[in-house]
Amino acid sequence: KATSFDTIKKVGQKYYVSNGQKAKFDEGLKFCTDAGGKLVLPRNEAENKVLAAMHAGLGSVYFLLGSSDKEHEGQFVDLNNTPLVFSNWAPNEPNDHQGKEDCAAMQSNALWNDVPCDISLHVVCEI
Ligand code: GN1
Ligand code: CA
Ligand code: CA
Repeated sequence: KATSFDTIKKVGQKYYVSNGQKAKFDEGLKFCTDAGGKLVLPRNEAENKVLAAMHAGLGSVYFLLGSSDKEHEGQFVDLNNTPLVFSNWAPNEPNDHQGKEDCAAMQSNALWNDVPCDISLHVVCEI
C-alpha cells in the first residue's frame, strides 16, 4: 500500500515525513511501520531542531515520539528498548502526570513532555 506525504524534511541520511494525520501511540507505530519507516525519534540536537521546524507547517502542538516508559516507569527507551542517549525534556518532565503518562511527545517549542499514550497527536515518520 502506498502512502503519500505532504511534508518532507531531509535530515542527514534520513527523511522526516508527515501527512498531517493524528494518531494514538500504537496507531502511529503501525502507520509508520506500514509506510516502511518508523515513528520519529530525534537522536541529536540537529535532528531535534529539524523535527521542531515541522510544527510550523502542521500548526500542531505535539508530535508523537518513538519512545515510551511503558515497560519500566521512569525509564524511557526507544523502539528497540534501548535507553535514550539524547533527550530534550522540558523542565520537570517527564513527570508521569496523574500516573498515566508513558509516551513521549514533542511540543512546538522543541521540548519533550510525557503524555498519556491514548491521546491522538500528529505523526511524523522517519524513513
Ligand atoms: C499537562 O493538562 P495538565 O496540566 O493536566 C500535560 C502533562 C504535563 C503537565 C505539566 C496531556 O497536564 O504532560 O506534565 O501539563 N498533559 C498533556 O504541567 O499535555
Ligand atoms: Ca510514565
Ligand atoms: Ca508530562
